[in-house]
Amino acid sequence: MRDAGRLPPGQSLTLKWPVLHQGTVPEFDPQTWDFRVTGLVDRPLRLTWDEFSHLPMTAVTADMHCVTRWSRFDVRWEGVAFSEVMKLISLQPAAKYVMVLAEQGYTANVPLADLLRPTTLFALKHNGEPLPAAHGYPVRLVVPHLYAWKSVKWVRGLEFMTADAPGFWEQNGYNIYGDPFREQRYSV
Ligand SMILES: Nc1nc2c(c(=O)[nH]1)N[C@H]1C(S)=C(S)[C@@H](COP(=O)(O)O)O[C@H]1N2
Ligand SMILES: [Mo]
Repeated sequence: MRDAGRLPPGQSLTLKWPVLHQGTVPEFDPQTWDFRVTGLVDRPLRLTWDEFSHLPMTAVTADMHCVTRWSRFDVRWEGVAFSEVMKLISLQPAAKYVMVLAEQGYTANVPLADLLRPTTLFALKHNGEPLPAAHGYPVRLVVPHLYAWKSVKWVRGLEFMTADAPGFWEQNGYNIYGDPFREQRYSV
């Protein structure tokens, strides 16, 4: 019954793993890489690669849906649960939305409530192997219940905000929220 509705409307299943992004694949330097949390937090947070990569790990198996109409089933991710990063910060009550920040200025906005779902993680591994460079190495966000443009590759930080604001694709015509099951592909 659940499987019958598993492929969102307008999507086709692929067994391959397409690579899709703006710009080029960034270099990773563990000496200079950092993860920054700014905005509505009592104190901004900065984690080095050594610190980030030693946070407790979890695994999530989830489907992936790209707005360009391909879906992949049963992708196994391993990494740091979003809630693990939340433990390291003191959030101000007005924080309701998040801008996810990546290399080369890529951004995506996600409501905090969506990031707090137990399926949201910062993935370091895919099917047991380190993420391939083109898929976000060393770390990408995974928000499986939204279209994959919200699953930010080469993630470098979070900015907590009071109000929603459009990220990169949202400024370029994509839907502000992006629920694949409601086919929220583009803004109206
Ligand atoms: N930093 C960054 N992350 C990104 C993108 C991007 O352009 N830059 N593209 C998004 C889009 S549109 C999709 S469909 C997925 C694709 O992930 P994949 O290349 O691992 O399949 O990455 C998302 N994350
Ligand atoms: Mo996409």
